[in-house]
Amino acid sequence: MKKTNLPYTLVDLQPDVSSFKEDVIAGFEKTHKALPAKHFYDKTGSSLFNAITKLPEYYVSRTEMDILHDFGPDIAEAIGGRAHIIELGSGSFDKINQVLPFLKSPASYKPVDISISALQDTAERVLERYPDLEVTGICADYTSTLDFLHQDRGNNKTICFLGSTIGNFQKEEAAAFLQSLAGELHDDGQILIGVDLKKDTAVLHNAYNDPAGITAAFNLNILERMNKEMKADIDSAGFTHHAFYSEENGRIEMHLQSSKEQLVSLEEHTFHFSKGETIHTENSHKFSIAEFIALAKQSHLNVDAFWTDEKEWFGVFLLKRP
Ligand code: SAH
Ligand code: AVI
Repeated sequence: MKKTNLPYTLVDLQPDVSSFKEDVIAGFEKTHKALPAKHFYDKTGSSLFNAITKLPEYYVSRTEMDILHDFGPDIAEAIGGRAHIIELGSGSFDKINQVLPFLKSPASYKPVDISISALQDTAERVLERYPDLEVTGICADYTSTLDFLHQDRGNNKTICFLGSTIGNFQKEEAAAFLQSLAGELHDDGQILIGVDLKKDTAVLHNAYNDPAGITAAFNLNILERMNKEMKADIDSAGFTHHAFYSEENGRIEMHLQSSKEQLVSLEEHTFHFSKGETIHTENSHKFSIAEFIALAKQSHLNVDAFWTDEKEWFGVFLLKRP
């Protein structure tokens, strides 16, 4: 569906509420209860994520923005002129606003996000700043469809996937996803991707356990979303935020831990939680540079260039087809 009373085209492929409900029921039926992290991002979830990006402990966004700024001219040179930018999981305007000012006459910008509020805000702000840019907002789940990536050859198709959102995929799914992006590239196309790198465990731990409790609120909001959008009676005070770094899996795991034995009803289902049982809500994988280069290779992509900060906490990689 296209809505035309906006200063830009909005393609609305937003999954309907039934897919959220199905995922929640299926996730709660698992032996180890789990939810897909994409469901964090309703309007409240998107604004809580924006608040996370400004936390002193959450070095991720700040470090990537610094790299995009400091190496902006090099990145723009590597991307080339008249690029058609498609940004997956665009989130707020702040990130792409570190890329667009450096690019040579970008031809179009397509933000893609499952969160309609974040998408509309970004599309509007990009247009305010770049009134001549052709902007098409796509509200979609990129794990369900990539049809919006189909474009003709010779278009300098540039897929931006920033923020280390690739880390939220399971390792095998990350390779399959990158491979499907690679399949949409032509010889002149490329992927600009942000990747959070391995580092001291304490730094990682603190980034997901901020003392202000914003990450906890982001995690717990998924329960509030269930209460709003499903027939659910969850007392979010009965759950606590639990985030830790798993050395074995090279990832931060976020869970919601039941602080007591309790029953939760969702639609016509009732689920039992024992005290201490968790709902696994997110994985955030961290890579070494070599691990990410190997992942790109496994996905039939070459690393054409990459840029990091001085501490090598974060990497921005430019991937091309071999
Ligand atoms: N790229 C931004 C935002 C990162 S947060 C930044 O670097 O700051 C992750 C973003 O991806 C959110 O805006 C969320 O709504 C979106 N997202 C997560 N899973 C998605 C999916 N499956 N399909 C589309 N968008 C998704
Ligand atoms: C979007 N994504 C890369 C963030 C991350 O770090 O995994 C989401 C997030 N979860 C907790 N804090 C931020």
